[in-house]
Amino acid sequence: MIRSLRPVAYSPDKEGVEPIRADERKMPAFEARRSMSRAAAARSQGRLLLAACLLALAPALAAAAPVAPEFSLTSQDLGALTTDLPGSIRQAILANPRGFLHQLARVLDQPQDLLVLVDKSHLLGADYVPPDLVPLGGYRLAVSRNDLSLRRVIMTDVLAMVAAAKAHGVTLLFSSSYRSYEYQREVYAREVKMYGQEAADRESAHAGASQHQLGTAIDFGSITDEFAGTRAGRWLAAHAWEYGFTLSYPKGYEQVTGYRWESWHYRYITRPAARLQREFFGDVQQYLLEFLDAHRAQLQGARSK
Ligand code: DAL
Ligand code: ZN
Repeated sequence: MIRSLRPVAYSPDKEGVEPIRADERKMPAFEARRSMSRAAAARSQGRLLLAACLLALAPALAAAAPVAPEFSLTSQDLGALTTDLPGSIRQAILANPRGFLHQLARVLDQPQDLLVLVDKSHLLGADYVPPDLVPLGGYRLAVSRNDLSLRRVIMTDVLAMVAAAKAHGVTLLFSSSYRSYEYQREVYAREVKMYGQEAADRESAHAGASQHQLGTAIDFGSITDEFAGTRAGRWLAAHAWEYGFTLSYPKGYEQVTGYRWESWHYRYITRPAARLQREFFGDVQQYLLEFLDAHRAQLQGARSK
């Protein structure tokens, strides 16, 4: 269908412009419209150019921006901080860097002595004694001997964990706790005598190398592999982290931790750290503590004010 027989003004950027009546042809409207179209085209070209520039710069701008509000770290910084971690753990962190740094900030706010790395190559001094040891006899706890003690600072969470287990019908039996430097020496010598040095080194720490000297590690129940299958062993494996405790020597990680699997040995590392361990460190305490030991100073220096 022919809509109009009248002539139609040409416009390079606009289709279906209003037809111009024959008597309007000599009026300046046509020229004005054409120059307005040129200005509009120039403006839109300018905008396109700006958008293209921003698009080209976007990766550089993103790389230079902090990943999370809690730190001044860029994604490149985080990439460098995580290079020593196993691939799967690094991937988990880099897949959610904001979430990781958010949790990490809370962990760095916890008392540093609760997160100190103690293993075969990071020893405590012979004179290190925790400042706030309290005998467990002063609490309503199931103990297998009367000389046990732990740090007072962890007792609120210890008691919360015991009460939660009890509410599930599970009794947690405390079998070993703080060990002095001297006592570690005796335990190790006894193990060597009984099983030989090679076997002893897989499950008994040299003096100064035991987490028990921190006063924040606990051995539960029978201190045998059978403990894993007991109600207490299964309850702790599922819930201890909720109260800030994690298994120090998990199955299959002897090359990483230096010790064979110990289903009974839990260390308190604070609740935020236990969560970070589960969500970002493959639930391996050693990886988390090594990471903090290696990077704490840099991370604290990169905290946002
Ligand atoms: N059984 C652990 C490794 C210790 O002796 O502390
Ligand atoms: Zn132990």
